[in-house]
Amino acid sequence: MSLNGHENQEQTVPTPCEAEELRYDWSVDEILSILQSPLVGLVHRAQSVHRVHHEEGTVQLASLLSIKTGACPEDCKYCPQSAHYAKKTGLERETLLDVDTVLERARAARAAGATRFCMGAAWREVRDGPDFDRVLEMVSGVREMGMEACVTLGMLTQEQADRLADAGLTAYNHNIDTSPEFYSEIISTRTYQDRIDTIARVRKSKIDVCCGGIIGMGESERDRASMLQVLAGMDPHPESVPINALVAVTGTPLEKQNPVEATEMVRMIATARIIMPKSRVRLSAGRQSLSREAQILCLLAGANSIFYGEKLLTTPNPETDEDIEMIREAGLHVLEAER
Ligand code: SAM
Ligand code: DTB
Ligand code: SF4
Repeated sequence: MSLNGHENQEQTVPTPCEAEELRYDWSVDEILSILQSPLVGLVHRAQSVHRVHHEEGTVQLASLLSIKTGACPEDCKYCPQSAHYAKKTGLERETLLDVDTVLERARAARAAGATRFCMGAAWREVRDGPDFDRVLEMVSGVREMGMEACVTLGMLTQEQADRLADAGLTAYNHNIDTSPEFYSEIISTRTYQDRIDTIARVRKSKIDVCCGGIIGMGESERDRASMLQVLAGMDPHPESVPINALVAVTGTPLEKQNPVEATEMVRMIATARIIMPKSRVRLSAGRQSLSREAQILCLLAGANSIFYGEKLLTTPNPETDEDIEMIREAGLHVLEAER
């Protein structure tokens, strides 16, 4: 073990072949050795891969809105929206928002500079009926505004995925959250395979896949590598990969988790960038506990998107003007809508 607690001092610069080729067969050990490699070399390697595959210096702003909040039957230990912890979190449940309210919010997000509008519902799965029809209307409304539309609604059947595709949905967010090995510590009401099956349906319906996970839930570094292996084993890789740091919400079973170190977030992002070179890596939940400098380091390590707007789904996110200032300060620029 080295002084910084991380082994594997080699492998810091990408070979020309690595910078250009996509791989789907990374082993957990290979990924772990990247994740644990010396930080400066890791960031350099990620940045080198990033520059080969992405337009230099752009950051996509994605706005989030909870269109149906709380009372979710699942027991995800990190989640303030689970009905299982509602007595302790005190989160008020809300019914599905109406289409006009949502489109108004999308318009405001677009005016503030966002190019993607993500709508989240605290559902275990989609049920056919008036609520789903309403979500389809929201999707087509957002698309008509010229924004990318993403939804996260829980599990889907193939027919539901196809209907979302027909409504023009750009991407579906469905996170694997953690490693297959650690999953049962976090969620008991559905299996890892349920997640994988929904993601496969989304892929089959030709909607882009947005799939990532959370760190800071008590998992090991090997779990983190194993989660990344599942993501990088998807062929094609998910078009976007959100990396969330746990927001430890009072009243949830994970309320006492220590915040993740900024460098842990940088390591996850850099590793995701290296093994999924073309994906959009999103620096997602947890930015409130990262300094501006730590966030800039994440952008340097290959993150090219953030959630933008004062609220995530139910918890706070940095102010929009602070984010614009951070992007400017880093010498980056906001990705503009395609015309
Ligand atoms: N119910 C749907 C589902 O689980 O797919 C959609 C909404 S759910 C809130 C979307 C994702 O948000 C989760 O999969 C998880 O990765 C992330 N998330 C939820 N609560 C979080 C928290 N406290 N900290 C970090 N990420 C969180
Ligand atoms: C994702 O990976 N992170 C977002 C989005 N996809 C839906 C959600 C973060 C939620 C954080 C806790 C909250 O605000 O409720
Ligand atoms: Fe429900 Fe999604 Fe929260 Fe799990 S993460 S409790 S499925 S809203």
